[in-house]
Amino acid sequence: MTNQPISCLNYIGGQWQAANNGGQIESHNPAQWNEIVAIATSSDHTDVDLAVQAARAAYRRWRLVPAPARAEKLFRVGELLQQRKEELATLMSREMGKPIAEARGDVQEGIDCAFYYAGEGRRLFGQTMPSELSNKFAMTVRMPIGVCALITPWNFPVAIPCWKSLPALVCGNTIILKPAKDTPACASLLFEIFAAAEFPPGVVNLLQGSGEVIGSALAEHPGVDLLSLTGSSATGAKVAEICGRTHKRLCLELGGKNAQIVMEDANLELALEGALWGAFGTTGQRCTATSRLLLHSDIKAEFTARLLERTKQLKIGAGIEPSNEIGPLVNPAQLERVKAYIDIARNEGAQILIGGTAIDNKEQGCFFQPTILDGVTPTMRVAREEIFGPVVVLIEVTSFEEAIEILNDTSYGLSSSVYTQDINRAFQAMRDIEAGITYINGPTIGAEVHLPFGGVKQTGNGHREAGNAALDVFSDWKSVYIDFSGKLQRAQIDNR
Ligand code: UN1
Repeated sequence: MTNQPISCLNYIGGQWQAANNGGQIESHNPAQWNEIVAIATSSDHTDVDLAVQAARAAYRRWRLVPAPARAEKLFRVGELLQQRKEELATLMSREMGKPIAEARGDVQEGIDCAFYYAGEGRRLFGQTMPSELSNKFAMTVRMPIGVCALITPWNFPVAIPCWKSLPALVCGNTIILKPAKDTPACASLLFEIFAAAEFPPGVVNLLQGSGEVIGSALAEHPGVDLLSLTGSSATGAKVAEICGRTHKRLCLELGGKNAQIVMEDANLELALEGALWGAFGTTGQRCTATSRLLLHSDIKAEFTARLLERTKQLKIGAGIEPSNEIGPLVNPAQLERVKAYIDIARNEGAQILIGGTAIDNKEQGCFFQPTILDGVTPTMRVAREEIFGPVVVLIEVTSFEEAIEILNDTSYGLSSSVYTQDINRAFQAMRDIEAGITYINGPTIGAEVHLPFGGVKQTGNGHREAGNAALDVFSDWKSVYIDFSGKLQRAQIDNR
């Protein structure tokens, strides 16, 4: 199949347009690197200015559109995503490599978000509470924040842009999306859908280009009120510095070093299925991916043997072919990064039980073998740093308490999982694990859109995406007091 590269423009103020200074970036098919999927316009700070102007102008009116009417646009987005699900999924699989079934799941996550937040248009609940004074009424209402800059990664090129933009929009904000430079075509197609849903001009804006240029320009820009980023911890720290200095709202969703505990009483087959999906699903390129398996000493040998057997059978290849279970890594740089971590592991004395190498001649794609490292201690770099590839380390534990301690011994805290049949351990895990998400008898991946998503420690900065929690990111509380007594009533004084 030869396809002409898709041309991807910016979308600013309701118009598709090329970036001012004419640069271009390409996205490639990671399963066959010589295939160019898209050629995107490459923006700079002058385009950022234009997008901010458009978003600011539109905000004046959009915030006054009743929330249920704003939500109608979101319902439309949901319907259009459903209609174009297969087209989007196919494009996604070509542009960033994930297996087609997972790509459909990614679009489905966007659809779920659209309907969930559309429903919020008729809720956006505030509270009423009694006043301490007579003839006085007290309540809280949600207010939009303004112009939101959303910087999104390539690993969920539809789901993550949706779960940032849709709650922002229903709350009455206007948005500027800066998608990853590896997935401009997915973003472009999503914006065709936004355009077809007929948001007023300037409410939704798209800036293609490189994060280094546009990301900092957005963070610096005085016309941007809020920035939401999903990306690496290093990028998060950089953006946070700028947003601190420029007093912007900031929501960060950064790395993970997620662990799955398998206790001696676990259903081993279930734990095995969970480990394979958690570690190697999306080729390990999820911030929720399982990168550490903490195995009780009683079952470690048997579990490891079965895990190796099953890993050997995984079918690796282009994601577009439905029988393939593991797609490529997203690009050659990511391939080099994973290779470098294998060298680090080797030098630190870890043992490679399976994998550990790229698959060189698979049509020049960025394929890497699913890899299992044993003999790993919790202090080794491969047990502490986010690799973002199909690499999982095995660590032996001798008690539940030790397992929890090692699970928590990380600078991240996104997702976690425990396989046990013991209800007491399940509740202990809920209480003691330091992570934003804990699964009992399920893998570390697979969060649902109506629950808060995010993590503790260096995974984030205390915010949550998705669910009701995202409304707290994209709106501000206003407390309103209405005094109908007809006289001055002094709080804390006149009611005593
Ligand atoms: C991510 O990797 O950044 O929970 C998001 C999951 C998916 C989302 C992952 N629903 O694995």
